[in-house]
Amino acid sequence: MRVVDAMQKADWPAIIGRAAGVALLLAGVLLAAGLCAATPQDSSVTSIFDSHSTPADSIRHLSFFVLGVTGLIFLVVFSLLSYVVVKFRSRAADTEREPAQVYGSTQIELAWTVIPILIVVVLFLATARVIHAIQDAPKPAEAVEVTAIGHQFWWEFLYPGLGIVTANELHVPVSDPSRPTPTFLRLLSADTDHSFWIPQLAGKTDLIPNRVNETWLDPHETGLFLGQCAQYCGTQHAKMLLRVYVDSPEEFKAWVSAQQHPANQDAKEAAGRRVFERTACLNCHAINGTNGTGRFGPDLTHLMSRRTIASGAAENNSQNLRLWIQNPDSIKPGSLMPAMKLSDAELDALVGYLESLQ
Ligand code: HEC
Ligand SMILES: [Cu+2]
Repeated sequence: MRVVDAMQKADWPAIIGRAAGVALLLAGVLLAAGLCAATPQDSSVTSIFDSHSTPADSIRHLSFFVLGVTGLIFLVVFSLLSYVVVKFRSRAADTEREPAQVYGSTQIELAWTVIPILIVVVLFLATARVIHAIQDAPKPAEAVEVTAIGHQFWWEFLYPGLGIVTANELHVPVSDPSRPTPTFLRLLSADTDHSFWIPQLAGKTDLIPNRVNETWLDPHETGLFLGQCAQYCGTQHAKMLLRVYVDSPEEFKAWVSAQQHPANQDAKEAAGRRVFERTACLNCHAINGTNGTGRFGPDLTHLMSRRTIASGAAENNSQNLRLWIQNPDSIKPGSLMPAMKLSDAELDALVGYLESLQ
C-alpha cells in the first residue's frame, strides 16, 4: 500500500478519541495542581503556591512569571502545530508529487534563534534578581538568629543569642512588615547532606558537612508550617519532618522564657531521673541539671514542650514515649537510637520523669 493511501485511510474517530484522552489528562494535571495551590494552612499538604513569608513570596511570583511565559510559548506552538496538521493534511485530490521544497531562509532562521535567546535571557535575569534579593538580604538588628544542625534523622535548633537548645520544632516570631523580625538560620550538618525546606516560608537550602549555608524566614502570619528534609540522607529521610511554629510576639516571648528555665528537678521524679542517669541515655541526650550532656540525640530538657517526637514521626504522648524507648524501630525503622530494653518498672519511672520535663 502506498503511503498516501495509508494516510487517507487514517482512522479519524480513533485519532480524535486519543486527542480527547490527552486533553483530559492535561486537564486532570491542571486540576490537581490547582487543588494543591489551594491547600489550607496547617494541612499536611504544603505548597509553594501558598506562600506566607517574604522569600517564599518572591519565589512564588517568579514561578508564576516563568509558568506564564512558558505557558504562552506552549499555546503559540501548539496552536500553530494543530493548524498546520489540519490545514495541510493529505487529501483524496492530492497528486503523488511532493510539494515544492524550500531550503534555507535567513530571516526565519534568525527569528527562531534570536527570539528563544531573548526569552532565555529574560528568564535568567528574572531568576538572578530573585536569587540576589533572597541571598544577599541585609540582616536587621532585630533578627532572631538560629543555628540548625541536620542529623540522621532529626533537626537540632540552637538559639545562640537566647541560650536555647531544642529539636525538630522551630519557634519563630511573626514578622510585621512595618517592623520586620525575620529569623536568620545558619545551616550545618553533623553527618551527611540534608536540606531544609518549608515550602510556604522559604526555598530549599542544603545542610552540608564542613560548610555553613544560610537562609531566612520572614513569616507574615502565625500558625504551624510543615516542612521536610529535601535531600535523601538515609533510611529515615522521609520521616525527617520539620515543624515551624510562627508565634505572635507575646507567645514567642513566653516560649523563650519557658525554654530558658532549667529542667524540672521535682523530687517526686527522682527514681525516673536515676534511670536516665544510669542508663546509656545520658551519652546521647542532654537534660540540663543532670549529668546527661550527650548531643547525639535531641536535647530532652523541655521534651514535653514539643507536640511530636522523632522529628514529627509520632505524637508526643506517654504511649508513644514508652513505645519509642523500648523499640524506636516500631515508629521509625532504622533510626539511630537503639532499643533500650528496660524493665517495666524502670520504663514507668523513666516515662513519668520525661513527662515532667515541661
Ligand atoms: C546511641 C544513642 C542513644 C541512646 C543511648 C538513647 N537515645 Fe534517645 N535518641 C537518639 C537519637 C539519635 C534520637 C533521634 C531519633 C530520630 O528522630 O531519628 C533519639 C530520640 C529520643 C527521643 C525523642 C526526642 C524528640 O524530641 O524527638 C526520646 C524521648 C529519647 N530518645 C529518649 C531516650 C531515653 C530515655 C534513652 C535511655 C533509656 C535514650 N533515648 C537512649 C539516640 C539515643
Ligand atoms: Cu535529612
